[in-house]
Amino acid sequence: MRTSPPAPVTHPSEASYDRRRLSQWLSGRAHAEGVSRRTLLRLLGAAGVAGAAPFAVPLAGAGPAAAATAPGIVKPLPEAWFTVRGTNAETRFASLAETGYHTPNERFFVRNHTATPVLDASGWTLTVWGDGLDHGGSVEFTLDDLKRFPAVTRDAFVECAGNGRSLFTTQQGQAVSGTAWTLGAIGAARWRGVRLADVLRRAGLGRRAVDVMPRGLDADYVTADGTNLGRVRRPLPLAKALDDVLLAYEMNGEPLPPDHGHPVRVLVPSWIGVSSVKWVGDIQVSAQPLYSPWNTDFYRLFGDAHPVGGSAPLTRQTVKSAWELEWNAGLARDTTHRLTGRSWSGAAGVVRVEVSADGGAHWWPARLHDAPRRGGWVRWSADWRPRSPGAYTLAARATDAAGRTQPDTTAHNTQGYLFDAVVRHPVTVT
Ligand SMILES: Nc1nc2c(c(=O)[nH]1)N[C@H]1C(S)=C(S)[C@@H](COP(=O)(O)O)O[C@H]1N2
Ligand SMILES: [Mo]
Repeated sequence: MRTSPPAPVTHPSEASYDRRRLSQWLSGRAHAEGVSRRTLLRLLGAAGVAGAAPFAVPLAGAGPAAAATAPGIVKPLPEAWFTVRGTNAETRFASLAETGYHTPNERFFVRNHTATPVLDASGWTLTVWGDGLDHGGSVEFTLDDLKRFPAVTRDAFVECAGNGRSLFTTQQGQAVSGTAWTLGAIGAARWRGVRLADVLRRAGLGRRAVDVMPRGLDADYVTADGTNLGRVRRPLPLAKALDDVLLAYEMNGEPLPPDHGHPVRVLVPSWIGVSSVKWVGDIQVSAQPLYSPWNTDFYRLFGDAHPVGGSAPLTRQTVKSAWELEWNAGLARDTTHRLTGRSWSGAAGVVRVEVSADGGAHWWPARLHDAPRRGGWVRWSADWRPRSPGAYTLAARATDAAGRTQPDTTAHNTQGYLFDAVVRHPVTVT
């Protein structure tokens, strides 16, 4: 059942769509449970548009000043750290060179279907409900209730399934729909929270349960053509839910920031970002398989290389690598440059990274600076001393402990998910 195509990479009506959504918010025609008009106005104030007429929203890409805000994102988005893409903000991968293993909260990418709801932790509750509970009723937890469960700390990246999407077009000449990320729709943080398994069991998890579906408290998502898909929600099979999934209330030692799910988000290690539902308000526990647009229309592979009717819903992330270097960076000749980057995989830790400075004709091993960890990344470096001026193509190719190596090309899918091919990164030697 396909409801509607998602917006193409450069959708001409994206700006007018954002304006329409904002005017719906302001007039009270669209609202999410738990988000008062007052908090909404506070949010809009933080985003720099309160008091302005609904049609005076700064447009992404309209100029240097406009690049510092995105509709619905609360935190500042300095141009040195972010590229704004509609309602989303991509981290500039080059700027991660200044960071350690953990991506600081201020630099962490934001992927919002609508807008960050600024929620009050003291009024927040989580409702666990559905016919997969042995009593069939519903159970509520406050944040204090959650904090009485044993706390768990875990390092994990959150990466959008569409990270690298624009490379389908720029490197493979293929059309895809969705946000035109380069490689910065990823960040790694130290999350602290409680095991979803503990909370489900306390809620009365029954023997017949098969799926759980967390749902966000942000506004209904309305597609560019006006179809209301409801609030962001995506089912998880019970096996994953009971394995390593957290209900996280801290990110890098601080309460979750508004843009990253305050007060509580789901954190699903190794899986595509949309699984990690932010601002979670309720979790349905079901005795039957569950469906939402996010595991039927979106986040499956459609296209000639894939099964008719689409692939299974996407789960684990693929293998990727990125240089901590601007696109077309300038480098001096006859100088030894210590080039750095990161590689990661959702299946297993990255155990080997090879690099090339001639577009993949010759490779040499990069030095790895982190132990391989599933659901994490490894930082690496490679020394390069270019002898003559000109245009060069850098490449990095990672292999994980499950034996997966980045391929030369990624089979096309219409929505541009899971780009795992070796990226050709241009630089200029002067
Ligand atoms: N409630 C809610 N959860 C959400 C989203 C959203 O728009 N609303 N976006 C999802 C997607 S597509 C991604 S990639 C991650 C991004 O997490 P971040 O914004 O903290 O980086 O959140 C996921 N969780
Ligand atoms: Mo995503």
